[in-house]
Amino acid sequence: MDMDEDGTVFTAARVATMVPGNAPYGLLEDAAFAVSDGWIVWLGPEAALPAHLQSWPRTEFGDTLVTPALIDAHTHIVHGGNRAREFALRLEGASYAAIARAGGGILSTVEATRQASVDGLVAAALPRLDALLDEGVATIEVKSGYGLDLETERRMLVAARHMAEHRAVRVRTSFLGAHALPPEFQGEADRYIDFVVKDVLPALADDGLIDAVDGFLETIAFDAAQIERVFQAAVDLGLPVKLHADQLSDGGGGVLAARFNALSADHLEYLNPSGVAAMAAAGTVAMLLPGAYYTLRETRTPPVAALRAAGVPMAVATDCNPGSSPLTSLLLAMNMACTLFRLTPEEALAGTTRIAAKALGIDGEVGTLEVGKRADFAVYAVEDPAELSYRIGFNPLVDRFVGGLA
Ligand code: DI6
Ligand code: FE
Repeated sequence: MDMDEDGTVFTAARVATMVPGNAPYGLLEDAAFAVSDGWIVWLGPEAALPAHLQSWPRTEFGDTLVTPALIDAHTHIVHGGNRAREFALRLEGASYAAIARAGGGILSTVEATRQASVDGLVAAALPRLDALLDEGVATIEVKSGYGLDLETERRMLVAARHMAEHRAVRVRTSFLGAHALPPEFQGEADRYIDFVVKDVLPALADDGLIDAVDGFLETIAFDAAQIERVFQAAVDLGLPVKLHADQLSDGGGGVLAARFNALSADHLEYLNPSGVAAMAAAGTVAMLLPGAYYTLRETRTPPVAALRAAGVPMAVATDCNPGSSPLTSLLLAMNMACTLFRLTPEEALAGTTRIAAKALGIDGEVGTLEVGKRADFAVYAVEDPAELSYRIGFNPLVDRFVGGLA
């Protein structure tokens, strides 16, 4: 036998390939797929398994559902400290923006993160990561943005990448230098943006630590002109962009993101109709983050019906962060996206698989189960794929494979 061609055949009663087509969820029943060297080399009805694959070792999942492994495409999972005290303050009536303006919020996490070593950041993040992986996640995006100086931003990105040495997970890193104005630049936002585009971004890009560049466009963060300078610097370095847009107010974030062909625009509670149209034209993913909406007790939902009608692809993520979304369950984010934002369960699963991959620019490799993609998949003890979004606080994961390995 040609050893190069060796691999494993997996079978299951149901495989949600998430390949768009006629069947909801791209569902195949009594399915088989063959994996060689971590890649899917054949997939179809078990009855049609080609002769040359019949002799490969088999792993039979029986009466289960196999899906593409989940992708959490927006997290701030690497950070120091926590903000439980702020949680209590908000319950007493203080707003997220008021706490931020008073120097709490993101800046209190910056203080804790600046004091942490790479190892300390990894150790703090691993239990949160494990909670995600235990539900079937195999790829996560991790943002910097709690350092706001060169060395701490670097430590955050290094810690994010190190997680992939401790666990079987693919990590994509986003540089979020334009997250908040650090105390040493108070009153000098433009000078801070100079520092970000001239000193921090080029150095960390040079270290190979950045897969995409993010920003926070908001009245409590940076304005459009400042974000544009960061985006231009990213484009000059050949890096794709994404944006925290229109979360707490309409800042024209959707249009700005689309103008730079952003991979995604995220949050979008206040996205306006021109933003919807611009994102549709640019193919920018709408990244919905119901955990932040829920935590901040927002009342205005993203314009899901308009996004759907315009054909804007919608992703769903945890936004795992210590302030506005201390959430480490992507299945719960899917449930919230359905119940709070009115996504269908099929849209929610696409939003954490195929569309999440697109939001990270890695849809050529992961996000669906088909020939030529990585064998990253999750095995769940559920009948109907809608159960993944339907249950609250229940984990049906049976097994998780990354690159064909359990
Ligand atoms: N929007 C968010 O959801 C996070 N950052 C941002 O710009 C929240 C960050 C935090 O509150 O720590
Ligand atoms: Fe965020």
